[in-house]
Amino acid sequence: MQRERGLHDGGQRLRRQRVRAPATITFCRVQFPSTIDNAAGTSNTVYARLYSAGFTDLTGVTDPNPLIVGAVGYGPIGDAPSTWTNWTVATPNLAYGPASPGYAANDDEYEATLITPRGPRHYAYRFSGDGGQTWTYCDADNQGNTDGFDEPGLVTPTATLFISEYVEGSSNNKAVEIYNPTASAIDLGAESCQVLVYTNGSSSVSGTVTLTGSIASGGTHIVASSQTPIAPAVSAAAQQFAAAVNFNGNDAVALRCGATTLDVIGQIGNNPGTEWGTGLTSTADNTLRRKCGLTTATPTAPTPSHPLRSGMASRRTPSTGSARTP
Ligand SMILES: [Ca+2]
Ligand SMILES: [Ca+2]
Ligand SMILES: [Ca+2]
Ligand SMILES: [Ca+2]
Repeated sequence: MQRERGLHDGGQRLRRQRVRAPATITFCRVQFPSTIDNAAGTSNTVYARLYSAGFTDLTGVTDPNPLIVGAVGYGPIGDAPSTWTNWTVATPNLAYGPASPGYAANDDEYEATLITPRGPRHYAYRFSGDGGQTWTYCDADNQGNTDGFDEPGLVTPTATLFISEYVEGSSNNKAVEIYNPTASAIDLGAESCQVLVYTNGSSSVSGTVTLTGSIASGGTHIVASSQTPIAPAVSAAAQQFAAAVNFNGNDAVALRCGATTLDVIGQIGNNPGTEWGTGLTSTADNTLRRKCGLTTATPTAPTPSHPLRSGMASRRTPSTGSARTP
């Protein structure tokens, strides 16, 4: 035992001698790409370069060191990256070398995966020279961090969840259908997705449906009223029921995931009286279904003269959805 303790102490002394000063991140930037436009849920490899004297300039290729830690992350447009909460650790790109585009012999390169989020976000890298205790934030212009964090990357989903059908029928025949146009399944709970109802022109949320389950690629999720009576055709189609699905034509209905509003039927903060639109494409006593071929929604609030989502059309189903059957 005596001898073991002696060896142990010697090891500690050796380790103390090996401790190095932290690396100083003099330069870092997002190398490629500086913009991303593809479907929500897509995996993207994002590369970054950095320079740290005595660390990245040891050899002409990437020199991994446990003190240097990198990550790609994203956050709300315009927010400081130090407040972002979504970061994915990067790995040294061991393929970096003289054949790499824009090769700089003293720099090292890292790579990480960024999953295209449900709404537009700024993205960037961060590097630590002290094993992850403190960070330098790296934007996507040529100067990177050296002229300030002024040009983060921009990721814009080209396809994301949207409301594909809105049912406001007689009695409690009310439902919202959400469609997943992306190439992968979306976990509604993990993405914090909600249907929000803004009653009678209210600007604040009147009713919240916390969505559960997941939607397969190309699949739908229907949330219907939990009140009775409700037509069997409506309840049989639904995966979820909620008392908050109680809109009656003059109530805005929004789909939100996390902090991002993805789609809106009607206008939040505006009471049209009875309904938005007229006749078979109004929001009262009709079933409205997204026109075929549409794969995206625009979350911008519609104008009073065009209160429905462009591309919503009447679906002439009798009894359950439409009291005004043609
Ligand atoms: Ca190097
Ligand atoms: Ca910059
Ligand atoms: Ca109402
Ligand atoms: Ca009705």
